[in-house]
Amino acid sequence: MTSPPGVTLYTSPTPNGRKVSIALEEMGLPYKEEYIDILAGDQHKPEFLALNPNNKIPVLVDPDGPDGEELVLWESGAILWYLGEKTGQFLPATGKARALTHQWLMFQMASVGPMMGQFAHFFFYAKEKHGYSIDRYMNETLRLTSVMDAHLADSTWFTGAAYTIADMAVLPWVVDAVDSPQMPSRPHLKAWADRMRERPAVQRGLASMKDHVRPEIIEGGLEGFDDEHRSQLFGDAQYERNSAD
Ligand SMILES: N[C@@H](CCC(=O)N[C@@H](CS)C(=O)NCC(=O)O)C(=O)O
Repeated sequence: MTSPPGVTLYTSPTPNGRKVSIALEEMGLPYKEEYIDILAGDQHKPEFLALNPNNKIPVLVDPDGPDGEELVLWESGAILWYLGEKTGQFLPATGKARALTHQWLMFQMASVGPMMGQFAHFFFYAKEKHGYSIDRYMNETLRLTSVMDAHLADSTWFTGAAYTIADMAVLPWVVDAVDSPQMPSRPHLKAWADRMRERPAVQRGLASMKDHVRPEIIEGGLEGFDDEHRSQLFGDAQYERNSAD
């Protein structure tokens, strides 16, 4: 008997990577993780671009995809949805709960991730500090955390009584903010994050790629983040491939 080959997650120590690691842990799927060093430019190498032409982690490769064929999938929200359908777990099968899971997943993908990501960009990573941009994304971060806090005041999980992929999508984005003294109180969001953090699968998912936390990223203390890293993420190395013509 051979064991199932399992899926491969190409990832990095970031919220978009860890939301998928949490889901894989919760669902009990056999998987392995491959590290993509986005500060060193691994995402621009031909072998990675063959998986994701959008040069971003996470990417999931499932050798046993639909119809028994290999599936290569990128965009973390699409990956979570696929895994929910594949395993029949953490994605309500029908009706209102399924629609609301979709709503909160889209809310995370379209608002929480982009706005908090841009805040981190302008506040931590940008070379020139631009007040308007910092204020804009900080205000959005505060507004969005307030929307979530109000919703969770009378809802155990984002989709009411059902713990779903929407919860897994949001947690890595807010897990540090809810403990930060700089963050205004969001008691219901914090209580929800604490409920999630009690789950062993969530703890294992949040620990994904801890060994690859570099000093140059926020989690590592931002020591030594320089123009070469900026080039890979936001500058020449990021754009040269698409501006060649
Ligand atoms: N919408 C995408 C965003 C993915 C994303 O922004 N990934 C970042 C790390 S969190 C990345 O790989 N950045 C490298 C780059 O842009 O070159 C998703 O949710 O999968």
